[in-house]
Amino acid sequence: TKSIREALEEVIPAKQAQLKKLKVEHSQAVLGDVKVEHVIGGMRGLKSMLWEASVLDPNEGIRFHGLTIADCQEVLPPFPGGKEIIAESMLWLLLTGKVPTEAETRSLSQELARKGELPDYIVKLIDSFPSTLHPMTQLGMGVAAMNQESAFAAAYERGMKKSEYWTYTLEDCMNLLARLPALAARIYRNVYNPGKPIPAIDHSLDLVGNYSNMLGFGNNYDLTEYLRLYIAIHGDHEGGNASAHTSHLVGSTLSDPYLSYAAGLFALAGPLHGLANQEVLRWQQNMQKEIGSEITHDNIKEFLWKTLKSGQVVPGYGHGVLRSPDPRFIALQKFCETRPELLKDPTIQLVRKTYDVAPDVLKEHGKTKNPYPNVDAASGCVLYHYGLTQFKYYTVIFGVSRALGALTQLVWARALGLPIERPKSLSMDTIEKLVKGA
Ligand code: FAM
Repeated sequence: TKSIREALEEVIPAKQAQLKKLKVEHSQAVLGDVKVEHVIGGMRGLKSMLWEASVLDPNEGIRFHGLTIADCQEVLPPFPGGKEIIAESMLWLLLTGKVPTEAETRSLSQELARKGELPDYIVKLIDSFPSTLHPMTQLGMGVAAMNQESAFAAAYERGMKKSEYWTYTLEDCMNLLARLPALAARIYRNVYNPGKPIPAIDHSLDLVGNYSNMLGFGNNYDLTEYLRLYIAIHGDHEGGNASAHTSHLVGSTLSDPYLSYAAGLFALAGPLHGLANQEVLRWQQNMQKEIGSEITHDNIKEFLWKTLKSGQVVPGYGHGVLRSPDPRFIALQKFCETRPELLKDPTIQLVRKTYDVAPDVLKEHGKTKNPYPNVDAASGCVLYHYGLTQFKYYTVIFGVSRALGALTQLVWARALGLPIERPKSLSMDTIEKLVKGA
């Protein structure tokens, strides 16, 4: 059975040739205008990054190497006896552009299980954190500190050829991904179940099977399956989202994958990005406190307006690119429809009822360009139902997942020899001079 590294080795030359051709034949071609709104409006829609593994269409949503989430659920191998996409088969698709065989997926799970142990100094570091330190801060610090193990950094010091960068980057990325479950689970145990024993890595399980087991939910098949789907579909969302973009930029200075991904995690920790899944639960709990158990569309509408009028955003709604309901949101809703007990859960009912009224309220409010739900509107309520109720931890799960895309970007940026990034900044005076007479 081919290893993921061999599968990658097969596809890199053609991509390198494609890039070379692009450079030789079209480097001066214009792809679009840069307007003042891009410079002062967060570069929305600015065509400025190269990324192969996924494309985000504003109306159709995400496609991973051309496959929609529904396609992936058809063709990507699940865990034996399971139904949901697993991290390994999504990673294989993102990295190689190919759908892995059952055997390739199994051997990748075994490779990650073998590499999953945390170094002692990381265990000591994590155990030294106060339990009040936000789980995302703990995760980022743990990931950064693992760079003592970086094969890339060591090879760079020894002096390596540029053509070798991707192999050492891949080595670090596989080791980092393999260790995320143990790192993320230890943070959860320290903060929420101090002293509870953490089961050892089970070499017959996949990455998320082990993660669920170490969190203490291994005997909950439905939650483990949900975590598989959750982690697979949060993995990559084009190259320009803040966490993947940050990792990509930091990696472009040849900071190793540990430092690069730690940087991405701190972007993910922002309430407008990955922390929104925590904020949705907090917002829902405040709403439930306010409207009591009588969940009506009118009560929800009232609370939505109260949120907006107080100058806050409605977490879980809107998106920088999407202009329609997020297919990741739809996929998580569909998961609920497969399990009747979920549809009866009050928190899940609140999510569905909010979706009935929030888009119209946001349209009436008239500010957001996208009045529809993004993935965060639905991602937390199922975790909550299954007893993973500590929603300050939810973005850590997102952080385990986003590694699939961000680490893949690092491997490909090095394989394609992409240079250090350095966009041009302008002062307002300069802008005014440039636009004079425009
Ligand atoms: N509730 C209230 N106002 C919103 C809003 C929302 N859900 N989404 C956007 N707006 C406002 C936005 O704040 C801006 O107002 P100002 O002009 O006063 O700054 C205006 O509408 C135009 O914003 P936009 O162009 O429609 O959105 P952006 O591309 O600037 O920002 C988001 C996109 C996702 C940051 C924004 O929709 C938002 O803040 N959503 C709520 C937080 C959230 O759910 N984030 C998670 C996003 C998810 F994809 C992820 O990364 N995990």
